Amino acid sequence: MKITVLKNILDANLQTAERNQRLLESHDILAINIMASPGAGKTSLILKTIEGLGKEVAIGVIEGDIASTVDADRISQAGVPVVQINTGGGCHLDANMVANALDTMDLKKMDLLFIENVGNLVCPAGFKLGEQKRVVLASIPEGDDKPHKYPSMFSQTEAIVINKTDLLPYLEFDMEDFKGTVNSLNHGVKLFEVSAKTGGGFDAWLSWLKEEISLLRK
Ligand SMILES: Nc1nc2c(ncn2[C@@H]2O[C@H](COP(=O)(O)OP(=O)(O)O)[C@@H](O)[C@H]2O)c(=O)[nH]1
Ligand SMILES: [Mg+2]
Ligand SMILES: [Zn+2]
Repeated sequence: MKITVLKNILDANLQTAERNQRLLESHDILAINIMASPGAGKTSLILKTIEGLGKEVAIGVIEGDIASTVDADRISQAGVPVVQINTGGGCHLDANMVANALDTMDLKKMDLLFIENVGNLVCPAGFKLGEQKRVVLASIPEGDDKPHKYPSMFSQTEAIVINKTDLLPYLEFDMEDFKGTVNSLNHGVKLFEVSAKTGGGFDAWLSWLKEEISLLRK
């Protein structure tokens, strides 16, 4: 019985996610669901991307957190429209929360929407939000073994961004091992090595975003 209930919840979520996706596509908006553990650098990645792309691409942000507007305040200071979702204890975003946020946003003036999920490497993977792309962020201090421990997160994503590469000289992180593991889980997944602190590696990441935005318009 319990399994049936869970399936219904996921089915309902999928239907709402498909509605969100159609709405976003009708406005030619590239929506990216960013998932990672707390502190991996999701907000920092978004802020550095705004710095690099904000003049040529209209960016919007949905921030998902259990509580507070700390992240939305940081995005707002960068002059970008942002909606904060507080899940009130919930450990992931779902499609309905995103639908409510989209209702309040001016989609006509947007090319790229970042949805920062709640920091968590487990259940966000199970809830589609209506995004075109999923991006999982991993960071050097978390260690190179995370894809072994959280395989569904790393196997259901279009791109993996490895952040905090500026810390590589100080920590043990076997990049080749990490890449081998994610490739065995998710063959051909896009990989970006960046530092949201120094901006290192951002050229490839920004080019990919621009390419995906133009593909969507074709
Ligand atoms: N050294 C270093 N620190 C970073 C980098 N990116 C983020 N941080 C720091 O990591 C902490 C968490 O970053 P934040 O963007 O809030 O992570 P989030 O919880 O995933 O949104 C902050 O103290 C950031 O300054 C990076 O590339 N290098
Ligand atoms: Mg954040
Ligand atoms: Zn959850």
